[in-house]
Amino acid sequence: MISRIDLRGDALPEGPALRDLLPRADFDVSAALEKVRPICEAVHHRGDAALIDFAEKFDGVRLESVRVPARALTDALEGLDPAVRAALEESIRRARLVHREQRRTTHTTQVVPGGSVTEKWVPVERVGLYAPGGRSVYPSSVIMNVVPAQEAGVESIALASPAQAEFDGLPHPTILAACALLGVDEVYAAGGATAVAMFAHGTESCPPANMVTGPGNIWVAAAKRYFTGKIGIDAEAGPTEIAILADSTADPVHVASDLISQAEHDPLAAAVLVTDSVELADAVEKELEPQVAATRHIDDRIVPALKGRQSAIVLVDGVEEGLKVVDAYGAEHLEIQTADAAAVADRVRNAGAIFIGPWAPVSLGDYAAGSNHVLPTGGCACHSSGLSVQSFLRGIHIVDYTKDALAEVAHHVVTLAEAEDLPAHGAAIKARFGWKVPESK
Ligand code: HSO
Ligand code: ZN
Repeated sequence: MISRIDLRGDALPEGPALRDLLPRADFDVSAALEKVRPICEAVHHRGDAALIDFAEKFDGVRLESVRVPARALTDALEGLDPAVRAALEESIRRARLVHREQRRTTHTTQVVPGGSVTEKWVPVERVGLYAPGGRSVYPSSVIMNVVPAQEAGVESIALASPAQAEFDGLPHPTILAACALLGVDEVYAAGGATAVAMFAHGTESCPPANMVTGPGNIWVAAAKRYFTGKIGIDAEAGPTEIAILADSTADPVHVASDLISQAEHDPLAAAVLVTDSVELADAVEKELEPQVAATRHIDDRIVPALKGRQSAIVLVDGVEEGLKVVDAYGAEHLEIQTADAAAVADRVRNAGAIFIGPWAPVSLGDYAAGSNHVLPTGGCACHSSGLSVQSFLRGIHIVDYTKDALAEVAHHVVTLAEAEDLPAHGAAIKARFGWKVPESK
């Protein structure tokens, strides 16, 4: 069901060499780029008409308009199962608690008397959020995108999700209901690359956005890459990953169920167990069979995900080596199921989110821990963070110097300008002091 990589014995290689030994899915965004280009161009040139044609082609439904009427949102909320509504509301409440604390305050540094730099945090004006349809209709992802944007103070938030033929061309009702719960009323029926292009260029019915965030398949990732520079993006999200660093104290039933929980997303999802205990590895492997058999999405997602080259049990000599492996891997989600898990977790440098001990499974974080589930994949955790309030803010430096404060540092500015062969830079200082460099004090 899952392959093994045995890294015991010899000393582990460092950095990229270690990374090369570890499993990872093929997720070739550049190859997809050429395919999304004509789609992006069509939306640019033909606007709503192109969106309507693409919905017919890809989603099998002819839309009258891409903008979802307000009535559809209230209807979806009224039709929502009360238990699902209560769970979504609790998820929103917890996410708000955590994300509210991420707000940044304006800060002024008095560099010298009369000279200050203020860092002012300004939210992005308009954001387009994407919520996938098809295999992954996740109202939880609507929450994870909308809450940080709202807590950051983004004024204009629009959401796009694919048209669904079985719902008369509207996005899935639970997506609409989540929007209604969150107070997002600008919603479009547009899917994949077409939705990203709609937000990037704007169409007759959708004003352009400054930034697009949200999960999606390779086409969404490729469209985000296509428009990078024109718009801001969160990340090019790849298939979900779970890594578990476990020792002999871990419960194989928990470990197996958590590996399966993320394998359930996608045939390309990655489930990686890193352990120094062969007994645990054997027990987890044994446990996978009945647990997989007892769930849904077996042949289409879970089995191909576990059997795929992106998943494995990695055997290491000890927790110390395990830490090196999980750092080299940089998992989207990392569970630590070892003795003294909090202390081990404290030493991890690369992970999108870390889940400590037996009572903090990734599923909790997916829905209701309060943490964000939009996290860096594909090893990007070594340079990026998950979605947060910060993702929707820009820090603007405001420089305020008096004449005396400028005079005090003028000679340094002129010296550096000359060292860089940029005399006009220096002249901009001298012009203010009768074309002379003020005496240094
Ligand atoms: N584990 C996914 C998010 C998700 N799980 C949505 C359930 N629904 C990527 O972090
Ligand atoms: Zn999940």
